Amino acid sequence: MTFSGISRFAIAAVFALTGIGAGVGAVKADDAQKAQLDAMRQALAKYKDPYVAVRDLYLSTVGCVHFDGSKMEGHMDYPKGAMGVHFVNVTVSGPPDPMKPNVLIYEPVNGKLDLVGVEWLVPLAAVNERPSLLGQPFQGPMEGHEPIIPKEFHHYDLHAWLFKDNPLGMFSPTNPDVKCDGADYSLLEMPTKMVPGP
Ligand SMILES: [Cu+2]
Repeated sequence: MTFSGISRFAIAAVFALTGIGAGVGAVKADDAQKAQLDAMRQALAKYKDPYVAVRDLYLSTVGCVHFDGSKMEGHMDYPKGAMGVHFVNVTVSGPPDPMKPNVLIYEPVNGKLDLVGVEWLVPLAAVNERPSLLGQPFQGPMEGHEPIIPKEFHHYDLHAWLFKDNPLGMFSPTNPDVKCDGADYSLLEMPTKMVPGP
């Protein structure tokens, strides 16, 4: 083997090793996130009973929010699907806490409410950069979601579909498998207007 042959071999070996290292790192990160999501599911499972949620001050905002997939310049890109019924806890504040989301999301099914996900809302005024949680950057900043939240409430938000699979991904804002069809207070919303960030 010539010198350049040896060094080429050495470089190839180093790439192979770092490749393996990166793979193991990704697997560990995946495992850590899976463990975190499982811990959250365990902590929040009590809210499958909506009365337990209300007692802890997660209050129903009534409307079953869904989007038809309309695209609007300068507005959020919400794929066709639902967000369901938001139970909002305005007593939760401070940095977003995985174990204490400020919103619980329910899907109306046969006259009952099924817990399907959670959401964190962070007021734009409370931060000087885009928040992130579980390795996910928040979406926004955007106006409040009319008619339930006044549009002056500029905020970032992040959804996590902990209790119902989402074909668009755990953190997609809408879930096409969640339905508001036939629900009381089915509420079709237009994509929310975005606002300038910090
Ligand atoms: Cu939402």
